[in-house]
Amino acid sequence: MNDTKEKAILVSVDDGSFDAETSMAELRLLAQTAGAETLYTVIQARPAPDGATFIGQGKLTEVAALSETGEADLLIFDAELTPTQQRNIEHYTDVRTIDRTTLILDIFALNARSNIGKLQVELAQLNYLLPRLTGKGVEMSRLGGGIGTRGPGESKLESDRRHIRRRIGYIEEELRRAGKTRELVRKRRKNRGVITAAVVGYTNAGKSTLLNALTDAGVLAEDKLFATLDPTSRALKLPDGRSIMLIDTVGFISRLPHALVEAFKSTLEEAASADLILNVCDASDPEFDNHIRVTKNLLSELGAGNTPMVTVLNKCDRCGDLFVLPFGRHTVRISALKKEGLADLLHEITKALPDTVRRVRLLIPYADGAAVARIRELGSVEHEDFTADGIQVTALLEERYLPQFQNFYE
Ligand SMILES: Nc1nc2c(ncn2[C@@H]2O[C@H](COP(=O)(O)OP(=O)(O)OP(=O)(O)O)[C@@H](O)[C@H]2O)c(=O)[nH]1
Ligand SMILES: [Mg+2]
Repeated sequence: MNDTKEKAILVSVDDGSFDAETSMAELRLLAQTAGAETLYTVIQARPAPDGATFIGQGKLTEVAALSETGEADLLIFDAELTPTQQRNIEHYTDVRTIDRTTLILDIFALNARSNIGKLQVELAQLNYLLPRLTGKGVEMSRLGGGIGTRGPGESKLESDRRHIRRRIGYIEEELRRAGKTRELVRKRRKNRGVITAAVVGYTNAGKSTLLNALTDAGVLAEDKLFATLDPTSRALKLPDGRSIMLIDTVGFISRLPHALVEAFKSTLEEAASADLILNVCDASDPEFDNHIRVTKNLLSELGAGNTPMVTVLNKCDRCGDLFVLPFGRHTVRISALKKEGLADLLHEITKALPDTVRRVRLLIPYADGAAVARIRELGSVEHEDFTADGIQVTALLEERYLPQFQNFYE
């Protein structure tokens, strides 16, 4: 892989179906994350993209001239291009051309760490590539290296259709097996009464930073899109004594490529099957309410539309006082970085969770003093009285722990 930055021109059509300017700003961030420097951005207003060249011949001539001026290596289109469009654009401009999906897939390829993560990314890439193969295989330019050609599995993306099909079959089988294992783990957790809370939200919202702040998880948190691809779980103790399992996972983005949603299904299901969802957003981003909406929509698609949710407005250290809070129930303002508002968040999580904690009064003989330590470990002790008969304890304990203390009920 070469380290010199590729110089890119970003191109988009504004047909009124989404906010082209905002999306362009996001595309610039994506390009930067993938290691490209943006030379120019070009937005063309037209009722619909051109079938053959996306932006039409006239605008394409302009883009070709711009690339010549800036010596661009790469055109990035803020859409999913058809194979024909991509071919035509490359042919006409003589500049390597990729689309938004390829760019996002490329970032995923760079950030995949675990075996499963790498297989998921490769599957998404291959499924995206397969219908785009011409008779001779992928256009040669795509195999030349650089953004859009990086793959986690093979040294470079394969161009042979038969090989790709075989590989897709193999990966799907591996992922099915891994998905089963994850499902078993989930079932086991459920049977043990473990409550799970998934930290979800737009990419770069601060999900991993929050997990670290709450649990010292030591997860990689970076100012980079899609830094996290693999789910990480850590136990978290709530003020009422309950322990829950917090799960940090892959971030969302608007128009998340379909190939990725499919490939990351088991990871996304992990988040979607949680008992509670923490929808984290970067409240200092002008688009934050849009980001919350994108996350909610994706969760609904994943079948988690009715899961209790706490909306977490993060990065409030950057928001100033102007910020008002029209977000209704179960919303908290925090700064994961400065560790501010975390007590409020824990309180809100406690309120949003189904109530399974019981307050119990126990009388524990002095000879069984170890039981008090165990209660402290599993729940929390509210009062302790040292009486003649033993230690009288008022404690908050989850229902599932009660049987082991039944001998001490008063
Ligand atoms: N100012 C400020 N920055 C924050 C806060 N929380 C996170 N950040 C920064 O935001 C960037 C992204 O944080 P991450 O925790 O990696 O975000 P993420 O949601 O896990 O991102 P992905 O895994 O890439 O989807 C990092 O540079 C963090 O330091 C906060 O409360 N305030
Ligand atoms: Mg993360």
